[in-house]
Amino acid sequence: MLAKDFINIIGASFFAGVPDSQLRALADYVTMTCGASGDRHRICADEGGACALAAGHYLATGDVPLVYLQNSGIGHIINPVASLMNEKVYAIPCIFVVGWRGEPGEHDEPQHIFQGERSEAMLEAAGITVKIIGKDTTSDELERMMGELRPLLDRGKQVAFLVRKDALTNEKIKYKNGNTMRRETILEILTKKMAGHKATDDIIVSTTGKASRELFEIRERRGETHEKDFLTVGSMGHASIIALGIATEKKHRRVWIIDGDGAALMHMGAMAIIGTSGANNIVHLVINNGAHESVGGMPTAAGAINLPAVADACGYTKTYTADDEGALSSALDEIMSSGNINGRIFIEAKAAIGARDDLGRPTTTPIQNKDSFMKFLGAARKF
Ligand SMILES: Cc1ncc(C[n+]2csc(CCOP(=O)(O)OP(=O)(O)O)c2C)c(N)n1
Repeated sequence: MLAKDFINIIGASFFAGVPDSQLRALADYVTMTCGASGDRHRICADEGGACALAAGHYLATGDVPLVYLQNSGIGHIINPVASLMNEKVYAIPCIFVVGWRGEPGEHDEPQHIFQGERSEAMLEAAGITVKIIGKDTTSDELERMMGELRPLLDRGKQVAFLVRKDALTNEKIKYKNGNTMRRETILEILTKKMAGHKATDDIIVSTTGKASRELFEIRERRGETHEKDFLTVGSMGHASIIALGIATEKKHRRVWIIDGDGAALMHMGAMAIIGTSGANNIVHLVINNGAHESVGGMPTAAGAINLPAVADACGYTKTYTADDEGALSSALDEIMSSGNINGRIFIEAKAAIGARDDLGRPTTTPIQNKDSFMKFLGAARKF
């Protein structure tokens, strides 16, 4: 179904969400008609925030808002749904459109499997009435579903469409920015410098999406092992605070965080916790393409804010901004030649939007990644 027809039948006029590759058609259509960030559509930092924004819109207009998210974000909506929107509290109606990654029977990555199995049950447990749409769902069927859902919305309830792969279609927007460095080049420079500086104690915690996939492939290409890299394949936004948990216990190792700007924004509070942690062995590298590149390139707010200033204000000890390979190389040289233990450092590397078409996925499992990483750190696995 065309995203346009879907929206017209649903009848929503206000949109908030966090993008998902499976809902790309919806995000692109809404962006084409309302812009990516404005009064009618806002791409939010996290799905709970999108819910709260939608609630504010309802309070100001009485119109039923639409919130879109990947099912990975269901956890984020539970609190505002249960303690703000639910009819035992304020009875705020909302239509959720949820990309169904890891649908049982469909091949998907490990981080989507459990979430995919439980998505419908999780939404229902939060009091949300769920309808499923797929690529064969017709406009008439959707009209009928809305006929059932409208009375619920009128009573201040929440409803959700769980959206199967390829259910919605739209012309693709090609998102661009003015930056030149590729994310993969940034990762190549970093890992090459680590080898060149013999930073053999250093470890990496990398973020959700293509950054971790690229890091994995760089190691494969060079015939290097993966034991120093923890790939945060799910749990978007938490790589930095995972790194703090490790850095606190392994004070002799420098811990690199490879973050995305979307991920850093999603849990920006982590920067305050890292900045005030007293940890002396953290380098937080945010690859800022101002976009959710891994799911289609839809913009984040990070293209318009000063991340190093945020880091500085949060208590990081030194910040760098790198617009090109030269600036990145000299920042890395300076950090790596100043000994292992040099503070809480923040680097913003400005990157273009895009990735290789033939980018693969890790060929080892998350459990193998965890086991080899823990072994490298000398940590005993407790089960
Ligand atoms: C809670 C949650 N919401 C949404 C997603 C879907 N998702 C995976 S990667 C990604 C974009 C990440 O953007 P950014 O951190 O800027 O990195 P980039 O892809 O640009 O390298 C999104 C939205 C997710 N995995 N988890």
